[in-house]
Amino acid sequence: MPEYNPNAIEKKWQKIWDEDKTFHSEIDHDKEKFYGLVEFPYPSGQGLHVGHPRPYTALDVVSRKRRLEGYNVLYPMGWDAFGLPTENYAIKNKIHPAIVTENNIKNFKAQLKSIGFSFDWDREVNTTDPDYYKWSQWIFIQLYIHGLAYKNEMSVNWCPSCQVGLANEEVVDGKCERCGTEVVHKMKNQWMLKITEYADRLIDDLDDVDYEDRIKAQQINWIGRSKGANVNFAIKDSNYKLTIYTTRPDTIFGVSYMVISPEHPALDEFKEKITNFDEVVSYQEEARKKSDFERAELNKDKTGVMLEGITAINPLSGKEIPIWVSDYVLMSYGTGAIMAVPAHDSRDFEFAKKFDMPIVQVYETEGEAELPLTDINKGRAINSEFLNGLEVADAKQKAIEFIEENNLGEATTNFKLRDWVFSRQRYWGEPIPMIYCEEHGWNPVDESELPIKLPEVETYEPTATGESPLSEIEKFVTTTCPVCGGPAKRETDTMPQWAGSSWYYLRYMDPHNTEAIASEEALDYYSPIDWYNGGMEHTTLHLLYSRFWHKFLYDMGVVPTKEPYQKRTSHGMILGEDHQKMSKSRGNVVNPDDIIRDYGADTLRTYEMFIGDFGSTAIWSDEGVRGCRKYLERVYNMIELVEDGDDYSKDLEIAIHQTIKKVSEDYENLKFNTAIASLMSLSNDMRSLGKITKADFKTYIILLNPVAPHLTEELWELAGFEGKLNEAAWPTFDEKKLVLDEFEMPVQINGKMRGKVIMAMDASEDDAVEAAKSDNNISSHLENKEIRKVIYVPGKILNIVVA
Ligand code: ANZ
Repeated sequence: MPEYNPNAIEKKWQKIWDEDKTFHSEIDHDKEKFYGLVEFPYPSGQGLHVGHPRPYTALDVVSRKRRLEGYNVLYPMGWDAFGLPTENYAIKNKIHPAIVTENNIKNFKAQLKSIGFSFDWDREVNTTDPDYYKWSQWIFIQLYIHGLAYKNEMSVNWCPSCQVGLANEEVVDGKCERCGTEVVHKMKNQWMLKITEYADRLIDDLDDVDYEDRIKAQQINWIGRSKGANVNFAIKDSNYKLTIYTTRPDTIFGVSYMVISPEHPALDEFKEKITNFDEVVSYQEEARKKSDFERAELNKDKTGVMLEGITAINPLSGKEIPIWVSDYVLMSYGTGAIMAVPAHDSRDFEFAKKFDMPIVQVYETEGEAELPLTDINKGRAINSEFLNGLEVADAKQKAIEFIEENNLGEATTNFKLRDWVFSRQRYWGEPIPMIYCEEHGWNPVDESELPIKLPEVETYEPTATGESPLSEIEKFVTTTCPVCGGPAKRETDTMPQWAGSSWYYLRYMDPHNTEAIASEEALDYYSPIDWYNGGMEHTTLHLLYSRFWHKFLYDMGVVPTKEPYQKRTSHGMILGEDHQKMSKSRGNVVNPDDIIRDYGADTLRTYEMFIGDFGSTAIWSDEGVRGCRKYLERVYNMIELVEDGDDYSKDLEIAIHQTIKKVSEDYENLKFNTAIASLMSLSNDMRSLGKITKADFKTYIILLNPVAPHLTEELWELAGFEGKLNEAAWPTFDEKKLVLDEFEMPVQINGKMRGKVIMAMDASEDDAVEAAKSDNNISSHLENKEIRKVIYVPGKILNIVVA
């Protein structure tokens, strides 16, 4: 028997799979489909790192298992290839981003192939391919036609280093997600997508899908639906009503002042009346320098200016209260004005403490109250006139009823979610297919002109003005108006990185279609994605964006399901041996190519699945890699123990049935580590027995196949099993064989052990006594005696009392 040589075995089988198109899927109405999806990579210059194979192997295991279970499996792969790093690399090295992308893809693809994933490579997609982005542009036009894309002069998060506008989701702790530079605000005319119109459905429809709880919770939080009321406070001696948004209208008797945002229009309205307006103006200037993130920070020192010359009236209590300007109130949320309830809101409390405002408690507590009392969901209202004595829910309801009946405001819902800033002033993205004409404003290009291709350019540097590099290309910019045919200009902004990934899963269903995103037949057959695994970091970005686009396409009648993904799971990150995130600068990056070269792809796959709980962070360990390699060597050598015949131990039979059950369930529940542990334990049992029947070996190979496909294919061939492994049937277990069904029953006569007989676990008392009588040794003790009493414990013991 030659030694286990993974490099030779793996190349051999990868070639066979390629040539046979083993993992190619076509519509087959006689077969149930399974569509497994993993997030396609951004083909960066760094190549694959060991983080990539973790999710890819996981769904590869599930996909391979499903094939053996008879499903028609679609497991595709492609490239999310537009984006800044490629563009930046191209600028630095003076190579066209398209060429950089092509090279990176070549490298990534070779790496993925060397791991032996069962991707259907005939369905590969590339978001930078004009045949692909034609449809990204088409979807944009449909959004525009349906009023969901609009251009707006707005303050955007601007990264001064990347010179690009960022969506809220791309700003982390007030910094650019990519380069870490502090984000500033800049007014810009931007294309916006009305994701807010789908906010309710993006929350409510989560009830119909099977997502991990943490994923649902993050999406719900991010969308941030808050139910409350808009309440109008009159400004004394004027007709002006200051409308505030509150989630706690029941605390209105605890209001001791109001706060408006520095950008609030009331300031301009009352600039004559406000006697300290100079102070207000300089405060406004200070506020402009801060990001929303900084302003909203909880623990920061509160600042503000009290408006002199105007006051407001609490519409419920009739009390006159001061109005302040403070930057902790954001113009972008609710109405940009609040009623301050310092006793029960911590920001208001800090502010009131600092500026010595009255604090009025409106919910009671047991014993000594420590203010602010923000957890007021239990007590009863106090100091609140007609609300006194009510519990929170009732008090809220009564307050809102009162407010609405007396025309003081109305119940309303607010969302934290903002419309999606969809313009980027960069080169390497999909051109936004819009045309501007002085007379007819913005119009989409005629659909027959799609795709609007990126023009060839000399330089891709962002311009100093913050305009896209496309704006400097006359040939591209100059066009004619689709309405009047007169001179017009093309939009020069491009789409954000997230555009292509918002619908790529649809394209896999029918990737070469020139007439539509995908054919109706393909969409009907393959929708929805049965299982989508991806990173937690994409929960509030890609996952939300693509659900939004999908719902829009559903409303248009383009796709057949409300939701794109039936099931969503997430994996944990893999950290370096030093417990740090792998990065070039730390020098702790593990390259999968090296692991494959030194140990083989099956070892890499096995280790990635064995490394620990799939949903949690895991620490890389070379020692662990070697352990997996040793295990696979042992499996390889098991073939020498295979014998004809079917005499096996009862214990082993049980172990096999238990392992089938465990592995089948664990693979489905992403518990790969425990599945592999039980396969390791079964191989130990088999080896210590010293022989394995052909049938048991076959079962073993099939169970391990999804994790170590090359090795198991090779063993299948070496063992001479009929047919192909990838067409074999997934083993099933027998409930009855999960536990011993027979046992050695000790037989006692008058308290003395007289022998043992093999008995079925569930044998009756009569059968047990009969068995004892027919045993030669035992029966001699029963001869000529009268049985007085029988004590029988099934599965344990038989006790006979004779005289
Ligand atoms: C009175 C009150 C009393 C409030 C209380 C809270 C607790 P969520 O739940 O996040 O929607 N608020 C409203 N608009 C604001 C803005 N533009 N900037 C900063 N804060 C704003 O938060 C809603 C609450 O946040 C509102 O309810 C309001 O304070 C504040 F015991 O009103 B509340």
